Amino acid sequence: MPHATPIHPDSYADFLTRDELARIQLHRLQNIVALSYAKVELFRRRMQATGVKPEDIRSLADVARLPFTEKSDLRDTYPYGLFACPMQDVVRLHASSGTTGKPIVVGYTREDMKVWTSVMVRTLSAAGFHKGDIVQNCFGYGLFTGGLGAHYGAEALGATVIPISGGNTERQLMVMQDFGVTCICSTPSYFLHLIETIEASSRGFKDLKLRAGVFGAEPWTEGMRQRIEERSGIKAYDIYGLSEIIGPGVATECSCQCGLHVFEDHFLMEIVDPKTGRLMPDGEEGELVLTTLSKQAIPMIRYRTHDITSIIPEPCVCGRTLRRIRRISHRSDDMMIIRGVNVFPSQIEAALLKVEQTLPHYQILLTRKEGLDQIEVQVEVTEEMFRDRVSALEQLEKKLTHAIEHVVGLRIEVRLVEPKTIERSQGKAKRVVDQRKEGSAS
Ligand code: DLL
Repeated sequence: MPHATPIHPDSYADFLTRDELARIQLHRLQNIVALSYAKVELFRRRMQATGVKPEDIRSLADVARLPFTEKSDLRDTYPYGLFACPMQDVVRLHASSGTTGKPIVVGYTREDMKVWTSVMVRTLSAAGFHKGDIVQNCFGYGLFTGGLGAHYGAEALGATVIPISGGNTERQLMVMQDFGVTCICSTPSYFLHLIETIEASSRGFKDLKLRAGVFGAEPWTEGMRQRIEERSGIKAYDIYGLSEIIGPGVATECSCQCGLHVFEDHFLMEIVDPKTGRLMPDGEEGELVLTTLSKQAIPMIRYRTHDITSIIPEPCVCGRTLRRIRRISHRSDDMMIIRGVNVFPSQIEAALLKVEQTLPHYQILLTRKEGLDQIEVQVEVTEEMFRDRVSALEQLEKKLTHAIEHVVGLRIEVRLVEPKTIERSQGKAKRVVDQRKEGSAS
């Protein structure tokens, strides 16, 4: 696919030959393993336990001989136990809260910041952002990596950045119109909320200059992309990343919108069976495991992301030689087992999107009754729909229940709720509300 805009110099690394790339990867892998062995006690102990030495890493395939790293390793060594450099060399800290207890803390050296900025430049370039664009950055600024990650990337690209962060939707719309915004960075759920507010106001998308957006930080489906593109008329690209590896900028879609290119010169990927940890063949679904090849402050060796995807073995028509992964369909730890059937939130979303009249703002409510897990999907209906006849609502409820049953293979109760009753997130949406308490009878 031809490029509409000139390629940014940083993006040339997207087009190396596979041999050139492999040479760079091996050289970097050997260095990072040596650094981790020398500086990170936990990693050294684990390597010693398996009897593998840094000099045993002679090929890229040898990465499989190294021990895995888990999120719990970061928690157990909180805050700085996995740092491989002195604190004087750390110029930035970020943290990710997670669901329980202490956050995990990640650090960056000045060199790491250059790498992060560069992969973000490549990310935004792949989505067609360029010098001269006016970028509304709705990712949260602060300890979350989204805001500052996208900010540095957009600035280095030569674009004009508006560091607006999430929230204050009315002001977002004013800025979007008055400042002539052409590109946006947001979680897909927050952008959906912006769409809905624009539609409800006298402004329409036709009065805006908005052309493209990069959306990520949470799972979203292909159906959601289509809904976003239809309603807003912009191009919506998927961007992926995680704090432990660098933040946003691990993988991204190009103009083909068919899978996310992984920046393999900085992140070595493997797909493993989430249960056994064994390597899966290309094309098969499994857990993404990442090794950072250049990060100095916290090198991550074989980090278990718990994100489920697969490698797309065929080269992309855009000409990038970087391999692609399919969009993250779910996490290995967000599976709900309902009456013995495995259910993922993404399946529910895909089913809801098959039915026209929802936006869809939805939430999955888990409760426990007489020892049995109960699930209810609450779906918000639009104002027009809500004003409609009761029979129309009943029909919609039936349609949604049927759509879910078709996708999930299970009859799940659907409850239509009034417009604006499901809380809008300014960042990552909370899709599952778990009200089950151990031993609770109601
Ligand atoms: O969410 C970094 C980020 C910021 C990515 C902005 C993209 C855009 P964490 O808060 O550490 O970092 O959360 C990382 O979010 O392991 C995935 O489970 C999920 N995630 C991130 N991007 C996507 C995506 C940031 N495009 C965790 N699709 C990851 C699905 C995603 N899940």
